[in-house]
Amino acid sequence: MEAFKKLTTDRVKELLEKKTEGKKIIGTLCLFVPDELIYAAGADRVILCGGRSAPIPTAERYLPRNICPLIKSTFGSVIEKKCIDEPFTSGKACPHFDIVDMIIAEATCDGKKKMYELLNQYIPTFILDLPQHPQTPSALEYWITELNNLKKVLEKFTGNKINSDNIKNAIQRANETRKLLHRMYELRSYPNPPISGVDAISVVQLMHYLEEYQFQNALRNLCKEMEKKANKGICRDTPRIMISGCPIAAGNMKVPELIENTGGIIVVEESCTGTRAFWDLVSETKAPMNALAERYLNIPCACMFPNEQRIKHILELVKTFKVDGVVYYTLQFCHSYNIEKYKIQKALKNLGIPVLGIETDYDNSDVEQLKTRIQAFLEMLMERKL
Ligand code: BJ8
Repeated sequence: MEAFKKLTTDRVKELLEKKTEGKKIIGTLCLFVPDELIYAAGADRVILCGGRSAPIPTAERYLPRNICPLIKSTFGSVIEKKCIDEPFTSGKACPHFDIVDMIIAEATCDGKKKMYELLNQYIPTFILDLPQHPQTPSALEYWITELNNLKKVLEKFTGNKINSDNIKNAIQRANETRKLLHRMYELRSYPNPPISGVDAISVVQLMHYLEEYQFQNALRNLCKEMEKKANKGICRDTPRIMISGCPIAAGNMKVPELIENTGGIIVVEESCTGTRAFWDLVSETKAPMNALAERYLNIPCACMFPNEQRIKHILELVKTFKVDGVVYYTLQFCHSYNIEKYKIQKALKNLGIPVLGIETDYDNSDVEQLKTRIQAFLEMLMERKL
């Protein structure tokens, strides 16, 4: 993990150097934005999803308090860095928010969509219009048109032409990253996982932050280390937990840390900071724009409906990773994930898998209460294992 820490520390300096050389730096906030197109345009990208609580008071000067903390943290961080008139800043927004030249956003949940409209006042923001009923044939057609629009926007912004070969190369590289993550997760499925869930989540968080090759090299080495330790892990008898639900953005490890400090081991996350980020590869044989569109439209985010494929994916993960119990993680005011909990809990119950529902924000005031609930959940799972 040391290699990842070093790369994280050096990343801002590296982005600044790239900017000096004339490279455009794009900010993204969601899995539905294909990195491949950004790379094909010769730009670099960095994720801007806010996981810190410090910038939230800044955001609440503009946004209602009763929206999800991820939206507020993201908006507060951008405002603190890009709005020179804002006098009440926490001074704790991450420096990379200052570096981006443009944001590529996406129409997913209502809170994000409306927040993006405000963001555009501070930084150029292009919003991809995501069709949310993905099984209809017109959805794919529409999404291909949207990705072609993005392609044009990126070409204009960077001054670089995107051709099929650029996209194909970018797809191959992104697939390589996905395959490495699959390997890391395969090792986590072993009886004694050779990595903690907290470390594994940190790695996935960095997938959209670090430079692609550097991330791949660090991950390749991590997998080699994990292979040496595989089956010599420490936790054969501890309950194997899956986290399912909202993303766990960098800066907010409250729940995973509580689970693992209380005696559980997280073996998999059905999350955008987990399997949703890399599970499906992009076809390398189809026409590249179509292949991208198909793969990205298939992401089972809770903003999609119907979203039966998410349930199917969760049930498969439970079996593959031999999960004892699921912690269903919802950020406060995230209605999509909160409502989907009902169906998912029911499907898991049919499989005999207990679920602990947690709804929280980025504040630490509920830590003791969460700890008690998680402890009781893990004890119950332990009794079932004996
Ligand atoms: S693909 S999960 S990254 S939209 S938690 S802001 S949904 S109210 S982050 Fe997401 Fe893309 Fe979907 Fe993933 Fe809204 Fe919910 Fe907040 Fe969310």
